[in-house]
Amino acid sequence: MKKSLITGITGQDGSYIADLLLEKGYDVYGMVRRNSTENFERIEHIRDSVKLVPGDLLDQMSLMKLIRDIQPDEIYNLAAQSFVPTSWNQPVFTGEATGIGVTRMLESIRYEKPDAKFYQASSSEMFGKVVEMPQSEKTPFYPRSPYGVAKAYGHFITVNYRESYDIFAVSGILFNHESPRRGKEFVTRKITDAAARIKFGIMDTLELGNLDAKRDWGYAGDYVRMMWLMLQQDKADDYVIGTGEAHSVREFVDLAFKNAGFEIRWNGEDLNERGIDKKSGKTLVKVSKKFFRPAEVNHLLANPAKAYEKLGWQPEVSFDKLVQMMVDGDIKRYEKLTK
Ligand code: NAP
Ligand code: G4F
Repeated sequence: MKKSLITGITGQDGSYIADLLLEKGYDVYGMVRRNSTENFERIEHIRDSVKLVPGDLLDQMSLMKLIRDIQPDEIYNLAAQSFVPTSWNQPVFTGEATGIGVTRMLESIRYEKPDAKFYQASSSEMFGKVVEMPQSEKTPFYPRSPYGVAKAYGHFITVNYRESYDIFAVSGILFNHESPRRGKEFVTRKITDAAARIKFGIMDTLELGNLDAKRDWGYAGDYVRMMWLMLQQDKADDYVIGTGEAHSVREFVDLAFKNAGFEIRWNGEDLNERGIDKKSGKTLVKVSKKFFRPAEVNHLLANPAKAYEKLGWQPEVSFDKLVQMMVDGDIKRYEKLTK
């Protein structure tokens, strides 16, 4: 039985890769950091099948000990301070966890299990103010947030340990991927959660920031298959993962609210723009300055040709299906809560 160690198992991707590895018959260890209250909602359904072990990306010795004790064959480093706006408020913490944390993991592997295969969760945020469209493995980085800068460090240190110490270390440059398990602070889930709440009359208006930002949104369940595939190759290599299709936040809002039974008409401009329900005339969405960022990433679009060709990977869930799945998930949740 192969052993895997997942950091960030309590997060969206960690929970999906844990599902996948269990299905494949792995012995699954998940690293969890100490919190004042447990936050195991996303892994509640597999709680008895995975082994939760304590550790923190900020604490070198905890990582060393885990790798020494477990001797994992595969390590998925999904833990990070992953919310971009927080990275301006806590840039040093973000650098420590999201950037230097990767070096701590790699150092632990180097000393304790140098033949383990290592997956690093890199991000399309590294492309930031993009220098070409679409973005591939060859596109230079221009990060626009402390988070993007920390991820660029994590990417290059992964490549460096591969080249310096011959560690099987790969970097998956993943574009935005979402699911019903997505954190509610990210824009997609914020929208689907609000659409459901408004439907049940427990919220009136959703406030958003930049409606013109465009993202290449895919489904997290599809993307974790790719993480696993990258570690099954003979040669360690880096891949861009995305759908090759971008949509604006405004388009996401339109579709999410349509799935919840509303039809939005847009009115006004810039900070005065409103999303109004055609039927009732109520304002369902308004723009608020507080959700704009000091530096925005306007348009991300993947060129996943290398992953398609070399790994035979293709996403299975379309944009429309993804939005529908997320809205349905939130509606079902509020249905239960309001019964
Ligand atoms: P997420 O839901 O925010 O999960 C982040 C995980 O990291 C949580 O389990 C969190 O634990 C853990 N964590 C945070 N700081 C830690 C620390 N100091 N030590 C140990 N664990 C820590 O993120 P996600 O969406 O699943 O993303 C997974 C990874 O992919 C992240 O590295 C993210 O930056 C990267 N990424 C995500 C996307 C995307 O669109 N989702 C795209 C590209 C790259 P707690 O539960 O204790 O907070
Ligand atoms: O959903 P977001 O917060 O995701 P963002 O910043 O693209 O980052 C996510 O994807 C990255 C991959 O590219 C990951 F590495 C990262 O960990 C994370 O998972 O924001 C998406 C867009 C932004 O342009 C933002 O300005 O939506 C825009 N937006 C508009 N109104 C908003 C809001 N974002 C949030 N979170 N909240 C709003 O009210």
